[in-house]
Amino acid sequence: MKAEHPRFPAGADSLIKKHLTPKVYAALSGKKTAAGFTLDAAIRSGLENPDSSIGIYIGDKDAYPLFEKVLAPIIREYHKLEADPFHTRVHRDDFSPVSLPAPDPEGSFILSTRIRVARNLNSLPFCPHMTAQERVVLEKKTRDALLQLPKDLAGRYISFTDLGPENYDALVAQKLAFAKGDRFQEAAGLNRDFPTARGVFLSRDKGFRVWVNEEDHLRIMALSTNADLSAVFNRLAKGLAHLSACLKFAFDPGLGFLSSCPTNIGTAMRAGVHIRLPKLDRQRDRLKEIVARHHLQIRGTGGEKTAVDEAVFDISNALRLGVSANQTVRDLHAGLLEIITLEKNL
Ligand code: DAR
Repeated sequence: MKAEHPRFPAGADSLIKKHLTPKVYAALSGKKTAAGFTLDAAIRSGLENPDSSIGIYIGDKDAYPLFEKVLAPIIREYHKLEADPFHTRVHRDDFSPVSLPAPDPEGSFILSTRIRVARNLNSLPFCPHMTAQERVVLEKKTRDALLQLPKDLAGRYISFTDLGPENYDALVAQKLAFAKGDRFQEAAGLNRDFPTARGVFLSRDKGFRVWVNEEDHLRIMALSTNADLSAVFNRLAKGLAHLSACLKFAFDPGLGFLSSCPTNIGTAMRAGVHIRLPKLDRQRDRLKEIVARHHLQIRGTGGEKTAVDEAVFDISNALRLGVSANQTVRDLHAGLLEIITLEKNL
């Protein structure tokens, strides 16, 4: 029986609504991956949340080629690509260490630096389409790899399953644990069985962390309460090199590292700072011009879809596909130098 083309909510302006034409839906709606992941499951978030920007989450690496007809235009538009990432080697690999001058040596503007990558194991469905048992398997494989980290990154893994609600809430309040997913992630199935097999790894100095079973299998991150971009990037590179030697990640030569949200493929890296800019806060057009020129993006103080509070901006890279991790951090550094110079001279 011909499946009815889904009715996206009035006012929805997502990329999935734009590119999932009746013809494309008819071609894809009867397909499912070997793990049983379907297009209807992928687009549920965009159907239930009219304010979605993308509106699709991928629950299985095999869904990328299977749903190419709708994913190719979404990926090319979001990642600003000319080339076809399904049939051209668009991804660029370079995580070599950097040695960049500190962008804010006096610490007058940058409040914190955080660089993260998303990674998913090649051997399991992705987080939107996992059973509780599969999440437990992922958690176990990850814990074993984390226990073998180099000494300077060694630390402890905290499983939310063992914590109990009070201790878990306390950890979230300290920003050491991630909270349950938002309504977009809920509709995508990312909160299924929460908090089973979710957890965080914290190095002794808390400068290297790994979230397990959040939006992706792993969110590997390095962070610091200062502006030492090079140290944070190099710490992440060291931890990631170890985990990449222990675990096989879902990867495609054209699309790069595969993630549950198509916005996070490629390097799957978000490198950013929280930076207080009281003068540019009153001249945001000038800030936006610099940000765009350095391929950066502005988010609110609380991250995605939040407001800027007290002139504290979250500024991070906008590109993840077609640019290497090393180039990404250089672009961020160059943009921060220009922003801080302008803020000082205004
Ligand atoms: N709310 C979803 C998220 C898109 C990108 N952010 C991620 N993956 N955390 C949307 O489609 O707007």
